[in-house]
Amino acid sequence: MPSMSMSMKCLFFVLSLGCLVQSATYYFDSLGGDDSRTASQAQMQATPWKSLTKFNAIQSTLQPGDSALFLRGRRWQGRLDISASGNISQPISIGAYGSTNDALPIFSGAVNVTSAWTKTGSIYSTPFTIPADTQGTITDIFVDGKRMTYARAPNSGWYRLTSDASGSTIVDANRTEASGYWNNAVVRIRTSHYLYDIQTVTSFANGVFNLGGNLNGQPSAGYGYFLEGKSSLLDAPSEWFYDGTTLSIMTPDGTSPAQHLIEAVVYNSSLVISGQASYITISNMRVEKNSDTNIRGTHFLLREFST
Ligand SMILES: [Ca+2]
Repeated sequence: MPSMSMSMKCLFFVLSLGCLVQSATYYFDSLGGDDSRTASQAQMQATPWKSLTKFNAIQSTLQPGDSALFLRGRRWQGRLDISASGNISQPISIGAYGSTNDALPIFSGAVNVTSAWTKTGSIYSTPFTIPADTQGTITDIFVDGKRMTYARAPNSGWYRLTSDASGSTIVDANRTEASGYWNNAVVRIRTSHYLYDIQTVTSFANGVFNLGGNLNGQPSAGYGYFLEGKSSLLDAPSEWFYDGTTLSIMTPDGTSPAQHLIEAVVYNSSLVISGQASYITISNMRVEKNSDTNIRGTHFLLREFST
């Protein structure tokens, strides 16, 4: 067989080089993945990377036309940050791989609470530290996928104003608790047919609440409000409270949280596309359980995306 001419060899070299700089696809699997694998290994479905931490560490190296694909049927907790950019003809793609019979990969803003619980009366408590890269508080608790209620009074429905409100004062003559009892509680109040307001109680006495600021309307007698932000309001099944160090909960059926999947929503957004990033295509992902928007950013396309 004749050997390749020099020009053929050059052509072969150029084509090979073309292959080398072609776009790369990186695979992620939250169960079978391994972050210690090389970038070359992670370009094969059989040897994927594992975590969002790994994605966030490598994402700035993504080139126009590159893809990062997450295995269907899997779930990631935390935040996926993208600051890399594609271009108009070669966007960077974030999407899914695996059997289309499997559910879309899930990106959740909640973390599992797995620490040991102690029981006092009907209330279960556990130490809980907010992850460092989050919003800094818990905004929701889910038990077996069902959203619980942040401890409040009344336990359902509304208290009602007994006088028209004005400025930063509301009155409910039916609130007979001791002076100061509601100090520092948070009131959520309907202030018009289409508005609510959230205010902190600065002082309380004789049914009169003084609030930290003027209401965004002048609710009339009969308008509804409820109170939260005090640990003593945790007194009904499905309520929870967090004081910054300890998470407390009354499960719907009274059983220990250890017998259930407990999820704490701690992230604002599961998917954050930096303001500088552009030409990012997001497809085939499910994003859920965030306190703010599930996805934040500009200059990206959404395809077959659900929240
Ligand atoms: Ca309550």
